[in-house]
Amino acid sequence: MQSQLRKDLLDAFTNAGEAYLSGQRIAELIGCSRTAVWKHIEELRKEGFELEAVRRKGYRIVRTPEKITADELRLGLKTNFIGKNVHYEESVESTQKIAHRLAYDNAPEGTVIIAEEQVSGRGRMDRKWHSPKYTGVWMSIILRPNIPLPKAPQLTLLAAVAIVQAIEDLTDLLPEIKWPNDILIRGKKVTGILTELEAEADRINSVIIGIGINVNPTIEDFPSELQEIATSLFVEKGEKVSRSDLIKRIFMNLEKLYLLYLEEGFLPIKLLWEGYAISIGRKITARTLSNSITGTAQGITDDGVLIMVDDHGKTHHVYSADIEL
Ligand code: BTX
Repeated sequence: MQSQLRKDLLDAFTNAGEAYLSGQRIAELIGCSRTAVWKHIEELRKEGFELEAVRRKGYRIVRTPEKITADELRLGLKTNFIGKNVHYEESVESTQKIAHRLAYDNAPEGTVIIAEEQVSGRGRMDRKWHSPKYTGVWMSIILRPNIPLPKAPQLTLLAAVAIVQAIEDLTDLLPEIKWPNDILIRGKKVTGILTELEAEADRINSVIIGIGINVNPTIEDFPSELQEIATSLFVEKGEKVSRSDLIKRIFMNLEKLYLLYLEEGFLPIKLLWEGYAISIGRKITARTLSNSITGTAQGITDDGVLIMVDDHGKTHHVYSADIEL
């Protein structure tokens, strides 16, 4: 929606207060056709506004979208560095892109970029990540661990544990992890994690952890191709979940696990991760860009690499793949 038209539409509702505005009246006020008004109203609904429509009276806004504010994020956040420096954006291409730039410009460890919407949110291997306005958590976190390059994927597993724990802390849901980066509820994807690196030779400058969580959309809010495979906390729980509370929980859990990791290594994280993993012990197919292996997932190595034994008894180490259960 053009921003001036949107501003005029919201002004019209603001001025009307509790009163209903008919389609005709809105059309006059903002200077467009009634069909266009209807389209704009639908657009607002998609953005999380709740509108009541009453025959012969018109529309009124009964609830505005829950926006994430810096104040809300600050309130009650007990961390030393993660989330202390937050860049909040209304709409971006991808929070990963901004995080790379900030990391390059020496942003301190724990800097977070949060957006209400991503128009080019991305997954692994250039896939798209659907990130509509006001309904999800779309954020990138900059870490600067002093670890060798090959160990960086461990941070994806660490982040997955922090997120699962945060969901458990705030809901009675039981999320599970599908190696390496999917968090599922009842077999459907609720969260994706994308870990990217800035490195020189074998030295890590920064690790950028991109986290996408479907918090409050309904199933109809997903595009049709995702409706069978995706879910949200709202769909599973039947109640809205505060995005700010979820973000704060993730910051706290992540900082705790990350400090444990820097002190004691990957083992304690691995044990926690295994407690949530669904692929282990099951027959799976791992698809990489060049081939696919079917076999039983045995577990992960101390580095976080997936170990599979195929039907001929041969052991494979899988560094990166899509897993089908
Ligand atoms: P992935 O490659 O494992 O998953 C991408 C696939 O997941 C898509 O091809 C599609 O099938 C499906 N998908 C797309 N959007 C959604 C969604 N909202 N819910 C469930 N399934 C979906 C996963 O990659 C990594 C995603 C990271 C997203 C974060 S958001 C903040 C940061 N910025 C950014 O651009 N990406 C990360």
